[in-house]
Amino acid sequence: MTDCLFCRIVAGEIPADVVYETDATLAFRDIAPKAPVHVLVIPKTHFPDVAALSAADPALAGEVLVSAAQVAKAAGLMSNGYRTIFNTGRYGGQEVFHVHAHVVGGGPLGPMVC
Ligand code: DGP
Repeated sequence: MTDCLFCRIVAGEIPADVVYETDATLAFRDIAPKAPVHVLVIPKTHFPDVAALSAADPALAGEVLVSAAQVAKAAGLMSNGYRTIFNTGRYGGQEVFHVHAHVVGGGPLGPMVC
């Protein structure tokens, strides 16, 4: 999708600080980090949110989760833990409608706020 910000990052039209990549997924640092480590993991193909992705291509949804764990491991987050978040829809706080997992950690995150 040419009007999708994250599709444009995949296409190389918008720069990103890429930290991990597979044939099907891309991981890059969030432009406005909320923690010492804050990386976004996306499938390279466009799905608007995790519900659409998991319904259409469960294997690819699994690949996104595997890549998220690889990102956490490479960032040294395994020993103390981290959080993986999929914001979904307006009430879920989703702002970019190309599915992405937030991988956040590197320090205590506090309780989840709902
Ligand atoms: P969400 O609210 O779950 O849709 O999160 C979208 C995230 O995307 C938000 O934390 C900020 C990040 N973001 C927005 N624009 C850009 C961008 O151009 N580059 C990068 N690296 N991150 C972006």
